[in-house]
Amino acid sequence: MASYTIQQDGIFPSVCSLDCPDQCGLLIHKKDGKIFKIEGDPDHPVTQGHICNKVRHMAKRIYDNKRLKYPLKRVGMKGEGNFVRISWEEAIETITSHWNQLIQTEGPESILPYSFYGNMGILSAEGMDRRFFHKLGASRLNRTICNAAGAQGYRYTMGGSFGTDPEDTIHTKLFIFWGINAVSTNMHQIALAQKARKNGAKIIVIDVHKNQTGRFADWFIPILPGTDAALALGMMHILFEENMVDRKFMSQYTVGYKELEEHVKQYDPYTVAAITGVSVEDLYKLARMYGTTSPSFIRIGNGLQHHDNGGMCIRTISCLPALTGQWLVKGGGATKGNSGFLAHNIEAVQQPDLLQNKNTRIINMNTIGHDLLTLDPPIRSMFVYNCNPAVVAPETNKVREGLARKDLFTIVHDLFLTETARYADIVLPATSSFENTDVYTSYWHRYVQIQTPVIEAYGESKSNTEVFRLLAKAMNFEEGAFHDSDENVIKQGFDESHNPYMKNITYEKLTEKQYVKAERDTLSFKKLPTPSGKIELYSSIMERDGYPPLPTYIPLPEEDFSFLFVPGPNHNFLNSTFSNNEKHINMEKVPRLHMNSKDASKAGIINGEIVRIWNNRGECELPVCVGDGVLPGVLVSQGLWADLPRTKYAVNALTPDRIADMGGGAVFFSGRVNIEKIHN
Ligand SMILES: Nc1nc2c(c(=O)[nH]1)N[C@H]1C(S)=C(S)[C@@H](COP(=O)(O)OP(=O)(O)OC[C@H]3O[C@@H](n4cnc5c(=O)[nH]c(N)nc54)[C@H](O)[C@@H]3O)O[C@H]1N2
Ligand SMILES: Nc1nc2c(c(=O)[nH]1)N[C@H]1C(S)=C(S)[C@@H](COP(=O)(O)OP(=O)(O)OC[C@H]3O[C@@H](n4cnc5c(=O)[nH]c(N)nc54)[C@H](O)[C@@H]3O)O[C@H]1N2
Ligand code: SF4
Ligand SMILES: [Mo]
Repeated sequence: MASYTIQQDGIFPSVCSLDCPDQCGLLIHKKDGKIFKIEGDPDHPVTQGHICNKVRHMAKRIYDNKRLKYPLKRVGMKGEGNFVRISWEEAIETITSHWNQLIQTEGPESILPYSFYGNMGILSAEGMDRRFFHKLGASRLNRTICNAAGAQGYRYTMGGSFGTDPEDTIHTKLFIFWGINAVSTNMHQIALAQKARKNGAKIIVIDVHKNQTGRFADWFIPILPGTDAALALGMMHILFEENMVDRKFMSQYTVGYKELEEHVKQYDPYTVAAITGVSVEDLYKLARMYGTTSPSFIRIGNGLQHHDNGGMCIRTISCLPALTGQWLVKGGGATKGNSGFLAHNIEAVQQPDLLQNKNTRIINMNTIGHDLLTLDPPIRSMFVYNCNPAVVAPETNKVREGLARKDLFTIVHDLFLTETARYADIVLPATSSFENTDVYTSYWHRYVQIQTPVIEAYGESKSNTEVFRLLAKAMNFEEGAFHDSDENVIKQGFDESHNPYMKNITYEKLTEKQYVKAERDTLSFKKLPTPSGKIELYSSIMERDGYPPLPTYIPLPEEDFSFLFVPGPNHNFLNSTFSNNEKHINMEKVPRLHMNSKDASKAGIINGEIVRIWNNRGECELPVCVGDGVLPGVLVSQGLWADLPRTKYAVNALTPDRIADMGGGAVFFSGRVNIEKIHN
């Protein structure tokens, strides 16, 4: 393995490893071996020296005295949090002897890896771990918690995760931020919109909550949750009716526009207004602005696809730029994600061939609570890393009941004793990304960046790749795959990538240049990766898969409670990351439940009081913020809070573990609740 001399003092380039589209270039300032300041790297072509407050204070998290230093073994009850220090040897020996026994008695599918993108590094999130669990023959995890439904919906229309290059949006004249809280979750897209605004661009935000992004807009359009497909179809109705469509573009680059024109006749403005809560007048205004402004750009958020109809919603919205021919205009089009441009050689990195039984079961991560409690044959052991399911997965009460099972052998690898780790039998300390070698590809901009260690490993902590190498050795896995150094894995993933946009990106290049861009001028509409090679307004594979082939509005399922409840992320945490760090808690203060003043006065609820919200899945207690930020019948909260003493902030106690219409996605925002005053 290449060794790096880690300097004691100086300023070092780095990259933000968090699950955030911006993937900022960072500069790490060190003195006496310790980080004392983190700032943005002005040389990064997109993020240009600006970073969020969360990461500006990242050093507080890296050196938080609650950070794990040693492996631990549980001594108290599951969930209680009592552990004693053990050695790495004992930890690895305990894990592998338990697993060897399970493999003999119940088979390897009784073991389940459970992970997400707590660290976005390709090696940390989907490298040596995948090789290891493939070889082990463990159950496979379908990693659906974030964007699975919308990604599939977008793919049906466009063929893959390809959208507008954000750098082009300085030319945009009309922005629609659609179901994205970009001020908090994609701050550099806001910076680009701000630049365009100086040249006259207008900014529209369509959201169920007038949060900081809604307040930034020139025009905020409130909408009822889960009805966005109807709004998009209503826009299409008017675009066709008033001939604001680009027929030349559609006939050349799309399939099915004539069928679509006929189909959207049913989505007349009155019908759409009744569904969405957007007035007929506003709908006309929106459609006409969109139909007559060029370049127009839609930033499609992740929020609006966390619904039962999320896949179809994104599928529908992603048809809009084709109607107006905006894909050929610099600064026009849409971005849901751009990861297709940066796809590396996944087969080489993950080595799926190591998995012998090609029928190994696949478990959807969104139903983990239910599956821990009911699957037959049962999950007997779970290895959790890069993820905190006891807080982030739906149906918290089921998840924790499952984690509390006495016969479940749980290992958690993390930087902190998370809510999930409290249920573990063995806890392993993880390095932070600044302590590792890894490679990072953004899912929004088009740059790739290598990270080499900037600080020494904290205490006895180890990186994900090291842990899986150790486990492989202890399991006597002899394949070369488990001897590859981090640098070699990067070479395998990049030097032999079959992706045409990555031809210029090699390990050599990445070590020479801080930021390397995947090049592509415009989307090549002659050969999109859809079955027809064109934008599929009419999709025959959707028909084959049992969906309506044309974009369609499908209402959310009913639940017998009064309010739709939308519990999204907040400004100062990154999912549940930072929710246990004092600095970030102080910045965020408390979670708030946003409620319409009409609803509040009807229920006799006053601003600031703590209320109980509940349904058949669980309950939660939150301080209320009364106002006009949400429509009547809707409640919105922000943040995935940790278990703080004397609080009941765990919003996922209320969220359903139903599966969305596409991709096995999560439906965090489609649940309903009742609300009541707390009587002491
Ligand atoms: N500060 C911060 N940044 C983050 C994160 C974080 O936790 N904190 N998380 C990161 C991750 S993993 C992700 S996936 C992204 C998520 O970032 P976004 O894509 O912004 O997604 P959300 O914040 O979940 O939801 C966006 C907006 O959708 C709205 N919304 C909910 N339902 C509907 C609907 O039916 N229709 C419409 N039009 N709007 C709706 C919500 O009110 C919210 O304002 O952010 C990333 N960046
Ligand atoms: N109610 C509700 N629930 C949601 C959402 C929502 O909007 N509302 N959003 C959903 C979405 S979009 C997402 S993406 C998920 C995110 O859910 P998670 O992926 O669980 O994200 P985090 O809560 O940030 O937890 C990541 C964990 O990884 C750890 N970690 C960081 N780096 C490393 C490393 O290098 N190695 C190891 N072993 N561990 C590391 C961190 O310390 C942290 O505990 O949450 C989902 N849950
Ligand atoms: S969390 Fe996002 S905005 Fe903040 S530094 Fe990281 S990549 Fe940049
Ligand atoms: Mo996410």
